[in-house]
Amino acid sequence: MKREWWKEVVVYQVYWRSFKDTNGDGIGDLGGVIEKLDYLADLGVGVIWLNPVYDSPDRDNGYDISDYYKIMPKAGSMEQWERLLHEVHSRGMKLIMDLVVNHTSNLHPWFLESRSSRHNPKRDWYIWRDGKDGAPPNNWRSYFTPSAWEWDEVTGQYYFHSFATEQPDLNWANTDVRNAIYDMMKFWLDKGIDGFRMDAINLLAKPALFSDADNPSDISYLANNPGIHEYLREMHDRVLKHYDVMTVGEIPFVTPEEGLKYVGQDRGELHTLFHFQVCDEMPGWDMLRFKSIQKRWHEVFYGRGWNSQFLNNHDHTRQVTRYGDDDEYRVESAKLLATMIHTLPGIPYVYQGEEIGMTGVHFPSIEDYRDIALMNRYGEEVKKGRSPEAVLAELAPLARDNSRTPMQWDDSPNAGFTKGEPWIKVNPNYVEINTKRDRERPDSIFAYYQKLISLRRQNPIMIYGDYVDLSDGDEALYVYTRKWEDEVWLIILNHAQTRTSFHVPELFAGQTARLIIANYSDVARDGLSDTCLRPYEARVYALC
Ligand code: ISL
Ligand code: CA
Repeated sequence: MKREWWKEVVVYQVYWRSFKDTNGDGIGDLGGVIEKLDYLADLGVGVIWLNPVYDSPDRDNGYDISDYYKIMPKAGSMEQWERLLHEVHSRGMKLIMDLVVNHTSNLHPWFLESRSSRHNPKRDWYIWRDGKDGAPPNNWRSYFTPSAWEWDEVTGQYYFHSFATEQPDLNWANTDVRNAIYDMMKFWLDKGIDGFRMDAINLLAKPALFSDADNPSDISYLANNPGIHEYLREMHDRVLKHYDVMTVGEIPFVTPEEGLKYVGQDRGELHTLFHFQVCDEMPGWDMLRFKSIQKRWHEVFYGRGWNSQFLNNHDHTRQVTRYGDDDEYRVESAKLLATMIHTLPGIPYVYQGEEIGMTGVHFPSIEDYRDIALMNRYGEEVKKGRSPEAVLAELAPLARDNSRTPMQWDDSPNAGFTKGEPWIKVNPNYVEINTKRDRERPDSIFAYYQKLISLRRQNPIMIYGDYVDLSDGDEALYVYTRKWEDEVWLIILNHAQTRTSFHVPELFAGQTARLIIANYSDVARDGLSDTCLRPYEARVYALC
């Protein structure tokens, strides 16, 4: 298997608006990211993924871009961004930027021109259609609204949007659009960035005919339409292959077989992807489902394409709350989930705050929420006559704002995130859960992440090793091996709040075992025998 730098990294996601505010306006900023780079270097991560910082009216937290060549004033300036890149590089880290090119803001000058008249040269840069009998062209939903079409009074047609009304989709069938995007990508690559995280990238192609869907609520029709691979191959040939950078595509609604078409090493498209089978199919922990997802992706990908591992991000509720235990066993379960993500095949992603076991929120009132996806959905459901309290209770657990509360640095007011009024409320548990406290303790979640990340630097088995699940059908225990050259690692995870007995697989009986890492401190360094694992206990052994 070919060694590549991007296969060997751990990526840390910085959701900058909630990371660190330096000018007191309550919004995190580039100055804050720069200030905390030593913290990230100390954690040991190799790559930083920065959520969109381009100029934007900010209806969808920067995913609605109005100028790809300018930094959003809330975030800072281009000079500051350049300083950030320099400071990242000088610490031996890399920076990847969000690339949002399925859509722009409705205030982008391209769209303003496009909507100004049917004859404008940019009319075809977006997707305009006549209505059907006084209704939208088809019955599709968007991610955030009941219809993917918005009526535009000025020219008497509908435009298409996969997300919010304020995010019209670009028409990738138009060569000028593609050229404009490739030029923009080169602008950032020439500044020296190390890659892109590509937003909703498998949505770029649209069907020739927008026929009605049988089940409009299954919005998978938005993705993987014919032509997508031609666009990505062209993007690779025209732009990406000329730079030594990493690309990770956000690719919802794919099976492993379809996923491989995006990242297969012989395909000339992308390096790696985020698939959403875990997040979309597992509202809560589901061991059997998780194992089957891992197995299927590994079978299809091993030796052929590269995967990613993550359980949360800025769109998905924090992992200890959703997939572990954010109460009595918060620390143990945070470490268990980390052990799993860092020992499964694929690039591990750490979402800011995960490294100290930050938890999700449940705000008392809709007024406390900020996310457009939640606000729209709430409005839609309440309009049907449902009780607002019931709607909020239903939507809150997976609301995107769960993971967007400010980073908890210390126990000072607002968790040390801002001296002003934070744009979204701080989780009140910051007094106990914060980086200052974690960093004072040798057995903290932070210290555990440091160790996992540094182990990865020294052990190619964690990156290139084959994966075999030895615990098929077990709902509590997850036991698997990684195997590379003549090394074998055994990973043992008790994903339960109760004690669970573990028997050494016959295959390994009598073998010498050396403990690599464990989340309980009293485990013997040498030797492995049948035992009773404690709640959320995690151990990794090297066998020989
Ligand atoms: O998270 C997902 C599945 O559970 C994805 O389907 C995701 O919601 C979707 O791919 C789009 O997310 C991305 O683009 C949006 C933006 O609001 C999100 O924050 C971003 O991650 C529109 O740009
Ligand atoms: Ca600020």
